[in-house]
Amino acid sequence: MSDGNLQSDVLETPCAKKPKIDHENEKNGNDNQIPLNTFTPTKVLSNNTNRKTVFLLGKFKDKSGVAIVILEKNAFKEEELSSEGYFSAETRVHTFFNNDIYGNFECYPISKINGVKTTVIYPATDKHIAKYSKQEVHIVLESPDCYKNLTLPHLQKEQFNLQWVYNILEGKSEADRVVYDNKCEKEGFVLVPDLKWDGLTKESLYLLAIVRQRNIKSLRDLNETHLPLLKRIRDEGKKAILDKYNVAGSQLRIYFHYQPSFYHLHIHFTYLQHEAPGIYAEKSHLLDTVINNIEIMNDYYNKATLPFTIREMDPLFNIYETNGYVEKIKRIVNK
Ligand code: G7M
Repeated sequence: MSDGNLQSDVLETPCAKKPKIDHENEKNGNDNQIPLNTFTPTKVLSNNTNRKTVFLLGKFKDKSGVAIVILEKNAFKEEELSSEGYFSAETRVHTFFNNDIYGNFECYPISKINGVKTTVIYPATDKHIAKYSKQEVHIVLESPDCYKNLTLPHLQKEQFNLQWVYNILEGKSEADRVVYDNKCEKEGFVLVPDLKWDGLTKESLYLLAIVRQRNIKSLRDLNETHLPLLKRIRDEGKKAILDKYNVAGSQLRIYFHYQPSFYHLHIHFTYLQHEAPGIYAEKSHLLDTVINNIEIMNDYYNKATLPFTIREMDPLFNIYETNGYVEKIKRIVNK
């Protein structure tokens, strides 16, 4: 939608008041140190060589409980591919071999551009350990009855804590990272860099729009009453990203996850050329398609059979397995 349309939407409702765009939000977040040198890994939960990400289980010295540490090699930032960055005089080079016109080296660039993105979850629960462990995955077709009788009772009992979401909505955490904030309780939302993004590298841009309403769990709950909210998120989110990061709305992938990990409605905004985790057909639902489906049939998401992926270590897998919707394949272990 053009800025003109956004303006007219904004003028139509009281929810348009006081949205805030934070242009000053740069990499100056508080520097609370984590004692990484006191972390002892006890198990590699998963090691993804494509994404260059490793998930480690372990313990911090003198701390009870376990922690998960996620290490990820950063994407290249184009502005660092210069004589000030990667090709600086301080870059050290180790030669593996030269053969005719071919050469193979390992470079050690200056440490400033050599950071490893590090995420710490402490204390980590069994659910976190299950989520980050390498395991078999299946697709389940969730009919409305399956949702009502199997998924919903499970997630009401056993879902990830939403405190981090409420902290963002109440300005208690990540306040210096907020890119846009529409404070309307009904149609407002907060746009913030995703945990997985450094907030700087355009090539891997990843933001989340978290709605202010607290009673919408997921896609399943959406109907025509939510259309103004969804359109506002789409239009104001695109505009805020264009203003701050100079990325056009047509270069964004804007989508829901189903099932999400966190049952408080939120929408993912990623750079189209960035292959973020969870963008594949079995998990992501484009916001524009969701809006269109609801416009065609207001209770579409109440009636639809929705596929979702389920991992064998997830307790919901046992529920679907017990009810005969999915089967674990017995694997033969070579002796
Ligand atoms: O799969 P689901 O749609 O529930 O995705 C949740 C998203 O929230 C993921 O992309 C996470 O990386 C992101 N996320 C999770 N946590 C715990 C945080 C957090 O504390 N801060 C931010 N900014 N994003 C988070």
